[in-house]
Amino acid sequence: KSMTSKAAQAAGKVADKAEKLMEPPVPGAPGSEPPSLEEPTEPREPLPPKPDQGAPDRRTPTGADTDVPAEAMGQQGAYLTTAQGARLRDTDHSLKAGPRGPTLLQDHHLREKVMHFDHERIPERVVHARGAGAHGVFEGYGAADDLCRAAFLGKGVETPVFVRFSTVLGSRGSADTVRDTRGFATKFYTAEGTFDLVGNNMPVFFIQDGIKFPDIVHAAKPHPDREIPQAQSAHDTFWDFVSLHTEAQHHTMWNMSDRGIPRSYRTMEGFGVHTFRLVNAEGATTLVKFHWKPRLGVHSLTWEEAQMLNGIDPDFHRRDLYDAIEAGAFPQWELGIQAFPDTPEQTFEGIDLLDPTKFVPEEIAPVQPIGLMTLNANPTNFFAESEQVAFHVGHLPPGIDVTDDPLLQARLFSYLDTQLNRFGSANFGQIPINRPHAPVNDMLRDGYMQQGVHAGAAPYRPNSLDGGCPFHAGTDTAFLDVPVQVPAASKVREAPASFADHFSQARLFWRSMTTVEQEHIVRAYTFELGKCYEQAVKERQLRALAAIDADLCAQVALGLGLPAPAPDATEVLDMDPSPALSQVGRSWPLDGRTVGIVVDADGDLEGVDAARRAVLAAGMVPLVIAARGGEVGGTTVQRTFLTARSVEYDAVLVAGAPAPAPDAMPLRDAKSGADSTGALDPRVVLLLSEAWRHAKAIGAWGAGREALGALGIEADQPGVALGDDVDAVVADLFEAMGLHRAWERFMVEA
Ligand code: HDD
Repeated sequence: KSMTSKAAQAAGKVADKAEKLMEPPVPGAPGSEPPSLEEPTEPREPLPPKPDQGAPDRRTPTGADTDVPAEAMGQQGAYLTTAQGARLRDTDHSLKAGPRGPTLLQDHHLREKVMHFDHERIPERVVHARGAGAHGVFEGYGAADDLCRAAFLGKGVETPVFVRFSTVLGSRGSADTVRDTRGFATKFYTAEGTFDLVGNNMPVFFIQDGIKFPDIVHAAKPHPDREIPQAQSAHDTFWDFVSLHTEAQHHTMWNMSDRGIPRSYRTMEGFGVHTFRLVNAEGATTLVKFHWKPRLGVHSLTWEEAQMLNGIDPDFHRRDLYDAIEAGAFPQWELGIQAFPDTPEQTFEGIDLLDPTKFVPEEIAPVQPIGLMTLNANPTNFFAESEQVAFHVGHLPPGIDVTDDPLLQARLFSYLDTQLNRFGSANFGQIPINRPHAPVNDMLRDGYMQQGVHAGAAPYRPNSLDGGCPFHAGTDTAFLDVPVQVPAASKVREAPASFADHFSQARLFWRSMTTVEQEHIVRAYTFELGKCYEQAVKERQLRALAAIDADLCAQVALGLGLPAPAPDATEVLDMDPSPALSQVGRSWPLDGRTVGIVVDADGDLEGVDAARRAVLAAGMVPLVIAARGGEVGGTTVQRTFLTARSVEYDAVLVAGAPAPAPDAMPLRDAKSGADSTGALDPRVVLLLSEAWRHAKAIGAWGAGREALGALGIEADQPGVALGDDVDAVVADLFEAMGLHRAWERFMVEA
């Protein structure tokens, strides 16, 4: 009965609409003007929307500017429903012909549930598949006002951002701490349109022209026959390519340096890599390179830590970012620019600004801070946000434009194209994480998964039916392409002569490193080439190293057991080193770092409490480690000797001397088979020896001090904080941690 009355109601509504549409227009009402053949020159009232048309959905990731109820955005309420909102009684059993009978084809709930599951995955990114994102806010300093008209750079202007960090080579499920470049992509939801700064943690790139991108990626990805190795460059095809294609040598050197294994996303620099063009309110232009400077400083893992973490905690970077944000240790970066006059040559101090394998040392072009980014919220849903976020170097607000860097030019094509592959629809920009926060008034229509219910009759221009809207904006608010002079030239497939210098800056980088950082680079090359099977590949790469620096080449050759080739005739410039490239020698804030505290029931438990509070007060995370879970003298144990490995901690405090458990298996000496168990639990010995080897700060007092003494760790050694007073020990420990590593220990070891 009710069905019949509903149907009657609906029929009535349709009749009402039809009647309204047939009414003659009221004179003077919108849409009643006589038709004109002329293109409107100013906005007029558009035709009134049809009764069932709404405005395009403008929900944003932050919920701003929305008239859609929050409930519509996710799972809500107590009762399970189908995708269409019908409540369900049972989702645990399929509909069968009897409890033991076959499943019925008519089970529409089963079909919907399994169909949706079957389609849960979208193709992973062809590069940068493994990543993690976070929300935040960017605040402009106003320092770039003279150079750039983009409003979001204005003093005090706050702009929501979403950042995704990534590795390049690995699949979505690969480990975080592999040796690789890291992506650092930022989406600024500015009031004038979205700006995507799609950068890396290294300022240079492997190739000078985007047409080579498939080549470098094919070479670096796993071998096509075995799909081995995952997420790393330590294999023949990679070194085959970079040794033949020597413009990749500079970027490769950065990969082999400690920058290739960051301690955390929070301690990475970011670089826009290319030179961009800023435009000010008068239309004057400046060439710039963008930099992100982490407040916590640049800090890396050691290679052994990175390798251990790949097994012990493959989500190390993802977890670190998430935990820090949850704990309120919001990571921050200053956005900075290096500014260069926009001359026809587009060079600075002889460095070609259009060559993405070159960077400009900070010593000759200081980085000027222009704003601060704070990441302060984790995604609510990984897939919806971190996976579906879609960056594009062509997302530019008025005031920021591209240059003719041939790598950037190819990227302008690639990023849109790849999103079509990932999303299967040109409407990926309508997904909440990708929606601009600026009002959108495009004439793009329809397509797969259209979310907008567009009003109006005329998504074209010129039109008269929608009152002439949308109009072209004035030059004061619109994105204006900079009318750069293009030199009269022939169409050629060629690079400029300056692009031929492949080694000078690799040499500059090598010579800017401290001894210990150079040692790490040598080991990284030796490791990676040592994983190659092809002798010719190793030998050719040694020749490239010989062109960069004879000493570097000799050391790697020694490790490989190959003769060091003599440098060939390639002319390589000796540029001044750039000390700013080194991580060594500076002290940084400690927010969000982790301190492991080894406790023992017989140790100073009051001191442990004081140490824990000091660690927390310093904005860090104390993790109490004991033989077993539960409590030790009222202190909650967070890790046991079984679950703790040194790689999780930035420093270790020892507040006791835990003896081997009475029921522990005796340690046998490998050669003699004798019981070699010492006075200290062997798992604590392992923890401390690893912390020592990785040059981490180690502190102890009381019984803990004696335990360290037994291992040969003494007060006068670098990065060691020993004493009787827990407060003094903790203060010394923090000071050592600020330096990130006790660097001298590496050299002692070497
Ligand atoms: Fe790229 C993704 C950074 C050169 C083609 N790239 C991608 C991401 C970052 C970069 C951070 C991940 C974005 C995300 O988190 O979703 N790419 C760079 C940098 C480059 C660079 C700093 C050089 C300076 N890229 C580059 C070239 C091409 C591409 C030359 C192609 C010609 N990049 C892509 C892509 C990806 C991508 C295939 C894969 C997934 C995506 O775009 O959205 O289009």
